[in-house]
Amino acid sequence: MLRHPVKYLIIGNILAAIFLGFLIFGGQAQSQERSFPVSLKPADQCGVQYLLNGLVETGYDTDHNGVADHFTLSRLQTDGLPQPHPLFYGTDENEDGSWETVYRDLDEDGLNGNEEEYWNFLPAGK
Ligand SMILES: [Ca+2]
Ligand SMILES: [Ca+2]
Repeated sequence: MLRHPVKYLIIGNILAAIFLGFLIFGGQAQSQERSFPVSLKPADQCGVQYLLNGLVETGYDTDHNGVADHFTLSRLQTDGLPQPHPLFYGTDENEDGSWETVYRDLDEDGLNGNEEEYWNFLPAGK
């Protein structure tokens, strides 16, 4: 009679350990999600371009070397001015003119953590 409770206790401990493992690995996977790496300041703006697709591209030179390294794309309002917050945020860390990563902010509420990675042209593992 006493063997069965011990057996269930052991099985219960194993299941609890597996559940704990899922919690730990799940948390690690979530913490590895990327987010847009910098906060963009109006003082770092270095160019605005109205694109034919109706978006406005704004360049930012965050390291002040004269070359844009981050970009935003904003939709136009009905009055022709850009929306207060961009729809897309792009990085060009090596300043070669090609965006490496693009984040999409569907709520267009600024960089507040709800952006999601949209493109990633970084080499695997970066
Ligand atoms: Ca720069
Ligand atoms: Ca946001």
